[in-house]
Amino acid sequence: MAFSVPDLPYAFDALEPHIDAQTMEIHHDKHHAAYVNNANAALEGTEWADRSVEDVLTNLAALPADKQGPVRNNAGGHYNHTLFWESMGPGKGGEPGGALGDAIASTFGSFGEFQAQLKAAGVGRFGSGWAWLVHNGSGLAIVSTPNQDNPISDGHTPLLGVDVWEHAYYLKYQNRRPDYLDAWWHTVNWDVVAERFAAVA
Ligand code: MN3
Repeated sequence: MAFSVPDLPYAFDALEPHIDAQTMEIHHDKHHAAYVNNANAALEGTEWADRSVEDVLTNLAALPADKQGPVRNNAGGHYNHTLFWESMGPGKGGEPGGALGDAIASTFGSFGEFQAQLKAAGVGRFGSGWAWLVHNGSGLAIVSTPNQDNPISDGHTPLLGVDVWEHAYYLKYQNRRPDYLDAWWHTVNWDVVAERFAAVA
């Protein structure tokens, strides 16, 4: 079963004014679709063509050598964007409560300090990539990955990720990546992040 682009769980304009509708439409319909098409083309005819994207990304070294680069970038792009769309929603934001809220406070000192550290990871990512809240097997951590690399390839479980490629923000924010990251917090669906945390914690 080849990969396919999942429908956005909300309208293109649902994250306005924080993320504009045109950015969402191009990002989902063009960028994400290209990752899916390229991943499927790379995997076609290999024994990996019917495996899950998680399976592929956690076994990159087992793929044929000439497939590893294209699959890392494009299956990674598919996985990352699917997680990204699911992690946002209209009327979201705020702060998580419950076990996730407690874990963030005990790991980072406060929710505000956590936000500052994740923002710093995104701002500090040179070029294109992602900033992540992950569970690393023992607890919460913030990491950053280049390009479309994903923490699952390093054995970590991504709980929340933010795309800091210019295509994620340039139409509205131009070079102001920090402003985009400040606005993005208003879209975070903490219910979904808490479910991911509960599954690994
Ligand atoms: Mn993107």
